[in-house]
Amino acid sequence: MSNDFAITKEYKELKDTMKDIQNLTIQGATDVAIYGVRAFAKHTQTVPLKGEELINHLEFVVEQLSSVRVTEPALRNGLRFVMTGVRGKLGKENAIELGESYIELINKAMKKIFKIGAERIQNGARVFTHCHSSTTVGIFLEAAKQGKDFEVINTETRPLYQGRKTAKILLSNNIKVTHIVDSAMRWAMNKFNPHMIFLGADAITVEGVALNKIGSRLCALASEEEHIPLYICTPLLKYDQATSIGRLSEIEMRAPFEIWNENVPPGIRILNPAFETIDRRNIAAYITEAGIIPPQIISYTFNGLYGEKIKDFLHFW
Ligand code: RUB
Repeated sequence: MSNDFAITKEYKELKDTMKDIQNLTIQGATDVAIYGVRAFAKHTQTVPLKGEELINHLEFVVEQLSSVRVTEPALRNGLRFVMTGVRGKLGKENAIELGESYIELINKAMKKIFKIGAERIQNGARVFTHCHSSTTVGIFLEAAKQGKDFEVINTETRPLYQGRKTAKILLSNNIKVTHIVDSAMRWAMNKFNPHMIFLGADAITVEGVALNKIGSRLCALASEEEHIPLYICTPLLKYDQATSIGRLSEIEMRAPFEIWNENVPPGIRILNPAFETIDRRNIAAYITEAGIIPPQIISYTFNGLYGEKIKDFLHFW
């Protein structure tokens, strides 16, 4: 039986979801995890395979889905969460329920983070952010709901302008926005003297290093120069467990045409890294579902909250 099992409608939907994740119609680590896990769970429950053939096929699909965007452990953790249930007593018959309970973990975590992060925003605050993170935007919306008067300085985020999405959502919720080009990050920090920086994360390593949109490390270095505390706002479900057994978090390289599409001079080399690391010495703290915590205790806190539920990553040992 071919691994590329393309008979059911759910499998076609899964393939469409992969395309949407690849081209950023589905954008940001949290949505990538939610949509990816949901599509995978639906496919798992409906695929007409059993036993070893089923498991081999699903592992093949897990690999495929995880490699669409390689810097997304929240998706991988969710796929492993479903696979743990499917391999165990629950079996494939409960895959959709398993997927939804992982999504429930994300949603519960997000609600807590919105509240905790909003507490940090005082009346009159200026907050700097980069790219589009549903977690940081959720914090801003919660602070606005609480009646806080504050403003956000945000970057456009080249080459795909995810910062415009952030700006539009904030503006439509009557939050003041100052929008700048990415390369004006340090200038804007110096000019507006923000009280804090809120960034999202795609991945967190065992050392407490965060990976986020390219430009985030520059942001962190500028924050050091300008003495502005930088917080990473993220569910702990983005912890990359494989880093605890020696693996390195991978950084996704995207297509050059996103940077330069027309009249490209022949022979030029264009590189388009999607993410970069933020050293833990530049992270004041993580704002998580377990509270505001230092980078050093991320893996310990993850293991306490989720270690029992998401441990199937060790199966490849
Ligand atoms: C988005 C990005 C976001 C994180 C966190 O990158 O770097 O900050 O994914 O987002 P891209 P969230 O646009 O390439 O997906 O808080 O929504 O999980």
